[in-house]
Amino acid sequence: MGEMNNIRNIVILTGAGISAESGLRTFRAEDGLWEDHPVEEVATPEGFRRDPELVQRFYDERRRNVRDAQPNPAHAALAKLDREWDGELLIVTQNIDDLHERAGAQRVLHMHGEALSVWCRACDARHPWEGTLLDGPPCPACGAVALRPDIVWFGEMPYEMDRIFAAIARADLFVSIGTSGAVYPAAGFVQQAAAAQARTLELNLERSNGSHWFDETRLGPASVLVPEWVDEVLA
Ligand code: BV8
Repeated sequence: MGEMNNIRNIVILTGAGISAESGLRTFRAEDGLWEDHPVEEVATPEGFRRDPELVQRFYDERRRNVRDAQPNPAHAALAKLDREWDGELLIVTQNIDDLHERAGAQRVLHMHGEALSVWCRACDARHPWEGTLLDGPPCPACGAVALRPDIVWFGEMPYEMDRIFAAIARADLFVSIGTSGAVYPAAGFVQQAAAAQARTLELNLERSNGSHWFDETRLGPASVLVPEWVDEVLA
């Protein structure tokens, strides 16, 4: 990785791979199926319109899994970096789990939404939610039975893109952890970072669709690579 002394601003992109060792299955491990439906079909507005019960059950299950999961050493290492790094830092996660936060990280942005948040289609309010939606609970704000998972589905605009692009434009270092680089716009961030003259590092179990864009790729489990890298950066 060469000298790290001229690094001030860091952007980190995380994907399902950082939560794999917490027992949360990745999209690839699931061979992309949910009850014989491709996830791309379930995680879409059309899928929700076509079969709301199937989609609500899918996210009720994901909410339960998230609640039962624990942060792993990779989440803990990023939380330590967040606490000790006095430059700019933004953890942009594609994950809908709250393991970064439960490990203690604060500068976290969920670009694809959160499993433990719901969104009312009637009044647009968002609420923290640990339970299920299958039984059609009323919106705490307006009482309508119109709650959906607060998740960015395929075909929907990810959250806070302007904030993400601004952080990447200022970044000296862009690190991608545990993502296959299969889904856009997240998969394109490394190219924007390189165009902004940031150094780019990938930490992943295997080579990804985007590996050729990175200055350096380290292969291995996040629970080993991330603590090692954080110690290197903080040294
Ligand atoms: C949008 C929430 C536009 C849901 C998610 C054709 C070509 C190019 C693009 C498109 C196209 N057709 C459509 C598109 C756009 C589409 C897209 O990219 N599709 C793909 C399938 C081609 N993108 C969108 O629709 C996005 N929106 O473009 O909007 C727009 C414009 C104007 C106005 C309105 C809209 C929205 C995409 C968001 C979808 N929601 N998540 C949910 O979670 O249920 S996507 C979901 O999959 C994840 O969030 C993530 O983004 C993506 C991929 O998942 P990964 O995190 O990478 O996980 P994966 O399993 O794939 O990989 C895991 C990696 O970890 C592997 O590499 C593995 O080796 C590694 N790993 C495993 N174990 C470990 C490990 N690494 C380290 N340690 C370990 N232990």
